[in-house]
Amino acid sequence: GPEFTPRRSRLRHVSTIQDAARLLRCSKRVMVLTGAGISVSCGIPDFRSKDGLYSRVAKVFPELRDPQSVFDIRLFRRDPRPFFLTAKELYPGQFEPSPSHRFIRKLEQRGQLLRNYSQNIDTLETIAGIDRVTMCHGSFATATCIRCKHKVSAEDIKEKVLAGEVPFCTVCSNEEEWSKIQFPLGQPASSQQQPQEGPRRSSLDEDDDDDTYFFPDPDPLPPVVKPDIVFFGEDLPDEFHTNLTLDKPHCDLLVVIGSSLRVRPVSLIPGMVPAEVPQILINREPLPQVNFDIELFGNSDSIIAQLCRMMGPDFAELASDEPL
Ligand code: CNA
Repeated sequence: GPEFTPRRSRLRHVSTIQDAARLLRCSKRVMVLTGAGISVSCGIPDFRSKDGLYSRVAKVFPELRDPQSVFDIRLFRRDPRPFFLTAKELYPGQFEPSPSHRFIRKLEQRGQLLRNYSQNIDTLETIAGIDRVTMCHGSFATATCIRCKHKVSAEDIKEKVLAGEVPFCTVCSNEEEWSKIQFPLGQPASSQQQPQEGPRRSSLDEDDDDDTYFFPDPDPLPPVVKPDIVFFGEDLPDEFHTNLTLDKPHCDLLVVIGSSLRVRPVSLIPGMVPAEVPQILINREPLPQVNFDIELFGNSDSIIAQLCRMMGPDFAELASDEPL
């Protein structure tokens, strides 16, 4: 279950969008924690919303008991096809950053951005020009064969991934082997291995999942090239831990934008910054497991446009007069 003890809001006098605009204008070391929500307006579906990526995968692989397992390393080793079905939808190179990304870049240009901790793997932060970004869940920039560990660049597997196909390793295997590989999902039930009960432990962890069994690894592993994004069951990059340790004590404002904060350890960040640091949520839906000082609900681009209108000339280009 959830590990959060709701924080009591220490800033009872701040609660309005004007207060948020003032904090965002005056704070000097802003930590911005982002999720799939800030890329939705770019055309990349989020995870859990209706018609999000999870629901699409479940339509193609109805036997997947838990659609979030598309990012589970244990399923990937047995059958990587649900993952690659998802990967082509958010593969870098097809999208432009949103006004929300540009806002974070603007904070950085004004010297206010302590760090953008992004859970996204679409690399839109980089395209928006944000330098101080930590991609907590890695990126598609490189990929590694799960069998022989040979590393390749994004370019090497791009064509396959965009076609929704499984990229195989050309170092430890060949076409003859590839043609014989059969993945278990979508096959007659008799050819499927039975799931086995077992302990579960993962570094990347879902707060409320019910995925309590795992499949044994195939032996040998298939020669599949996996993009170096962090799956459930894999460690986050060292950079995440190093930067967070470095940044935590210096943060003077935390802003969460477009995340359901349901994936650990990123979801633990609001509980890790010093208690006196104000926390703002900009999201379509409330997150009952965290106590924010200011909560602004709606489309992040429009909320940010409203904030920018109140934040002075530096932010004018991102501002809008539209009412919320
Ligand atoms: P999530 O669990 O799908 O949550 C997204 C949150 O954003 C939800 O609370 C939505 O209500 C909210 N939201 C959706 N659209 C908007 C909008 N326009 N404005 C404001 N809020 C909005 O996604 P999380 O990022 O929290 O989950 C973490 C996973 C999802 C990470 O590991 C990501 O790698 C993974 N993911 C990434 C991408 C991407 O890179 N763009 C896309 C889909 C999933």
